[in-house]
Amino acid sequence: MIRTFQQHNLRPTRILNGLWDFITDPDNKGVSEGWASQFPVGSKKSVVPSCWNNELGTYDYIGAAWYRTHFDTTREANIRLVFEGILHHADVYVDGQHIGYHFGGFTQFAMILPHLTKGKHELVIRVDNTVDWQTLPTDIADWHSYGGIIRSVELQELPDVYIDTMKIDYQLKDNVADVQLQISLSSLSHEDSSVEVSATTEGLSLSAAHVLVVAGQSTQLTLSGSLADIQRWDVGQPALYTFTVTAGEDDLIDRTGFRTVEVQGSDILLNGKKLYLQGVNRHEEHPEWGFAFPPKLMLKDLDILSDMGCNIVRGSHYPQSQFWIDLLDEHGMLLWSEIPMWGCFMSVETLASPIFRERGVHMLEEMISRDYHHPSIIFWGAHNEIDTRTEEALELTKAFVGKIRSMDTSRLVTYATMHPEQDIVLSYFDVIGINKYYGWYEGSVDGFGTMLQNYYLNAEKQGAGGKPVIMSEFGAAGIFGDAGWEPRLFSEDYQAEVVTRALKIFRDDPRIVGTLIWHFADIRVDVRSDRPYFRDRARSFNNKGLLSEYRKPKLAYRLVKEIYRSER
Ligand code: ADA
Repeated sequence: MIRTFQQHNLRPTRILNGLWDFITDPDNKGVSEGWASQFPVGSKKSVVPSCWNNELGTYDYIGAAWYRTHFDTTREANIRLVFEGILHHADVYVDGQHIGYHFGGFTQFAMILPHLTKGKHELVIRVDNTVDWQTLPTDIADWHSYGGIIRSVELQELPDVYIDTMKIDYQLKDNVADVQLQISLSSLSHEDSSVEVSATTEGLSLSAAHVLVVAGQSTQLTLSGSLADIQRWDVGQPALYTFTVTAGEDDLIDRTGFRTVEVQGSDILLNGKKLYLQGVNRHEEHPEWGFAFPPKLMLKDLDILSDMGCNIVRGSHYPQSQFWIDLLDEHGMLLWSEIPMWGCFMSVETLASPIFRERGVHMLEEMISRDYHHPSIIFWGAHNEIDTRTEEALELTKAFVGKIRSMDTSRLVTYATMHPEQDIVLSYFDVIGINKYYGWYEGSVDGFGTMLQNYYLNAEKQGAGGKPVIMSEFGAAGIFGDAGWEPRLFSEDYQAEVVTRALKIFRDDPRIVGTLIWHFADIRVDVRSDRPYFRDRARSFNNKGLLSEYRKPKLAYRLVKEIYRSER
């Protein structure tokens, strides 16, 4: 299950999730020994999707592992395999042949097998969760080093001429939407074909076109039309429009919502109205499922966010499951979406690495093209906690922000800085996110006041004075169940005190347009003996959750709920 709705009525699709053969390859001999065609005897079973780090014996395994399943085709067919998320390196083999490689654990990719013969086929995937100083994330990340096929695998049968992509753009004038659909068709045929293309949505048929698709090539076309009396998508008012494109024997269905997002002075406007953002950072993680987060729990997390009075969630620190983003669309909850930039705060070498930059730009491209239509996404986050005092960070910012703006001008671009007082990249962004942990890593909560004054001075100096500011991370650790009379470090009381005092400071500052508490729920972190980082994480968890890892509310949750539900 990838989406909350069907994306195809005509194109046959099936999910390949289930029990797959599985074996780890710690000595990296699978390639030379030909495991792609001769899967080793003695393999175990693993459920796809899942993370191997939630299973006995592979709790902290980092390295290669091989997965195998089979699928049948009842006739010669063009097969498209869609992988929603594999952590982090994936080599895909079908019937022993290498058909492609993908890097990046949180973005979807697809591979096409034209004219695959009728019969039984073997799908083998070599998965490797090894990360280093040039990967996103790097090998220093404040979460567990999960590996595996973490999201669904889908098989689609394509006709010879198929719809490759569909991009919905619109301009709004009052309650009229001028819509353009850019459609890309591709041919797997040996002959030229003429296909009829049409599109519909609630209350509108976009004019049909006859298109010639040259054998083996792709062609683009745009269909446009105007939709009157539209309902706007808004926080808590999730009006959605479903677009169905049909081209010959193929179809593609996607959804969007109509809304405007802009910055005016120090404010963010949604549909022309001032927004005050109240939310949390959330990892898509659970101690039993890791990053293979199940849909049932997504619904529950969403209920909890609504109960707390949130109108936004930050998808920290990577593109989240499409099912989750669909749910946010359906519930009118906003999302900050970003790529997995973690661990670059100490090393500018990583920021300057061409491979790292290329990987980041590619991930931004994959994230934006996958999620372009979601009305819930209000911000694209370019990076998190890099050393934004340096020229290396400036150059990387230019590349990342340039990529984002070249693909999408309908959303705001932001990031999270840990150096607000000396940051030199402020002017590249629409909205500035500040991560600071007064009351935890540095000094007392009162430090926020001085830090903010210094930030405002720096912003003036950088020509970025007056930009909207979001407190994108702040918080303290509190171990679930540890309560007492005195606010000791790691107690629920201490955490609640830091978070509530910080919220008071931010809500009283008219230049701050929102708060994202670190974080929603506790997460597992990686404290293996060869890793010097995060040894201060009690229980091997990042305990700054307002909820425990099993979603039980701590004191801070109840107090934040009161604050988020009260007038500012
Ligand atoms: C950073 C980081 C988070 C988390 C947090 C913490 O701000 O962005 O991912 O690690 O610190 O708990 O220290």
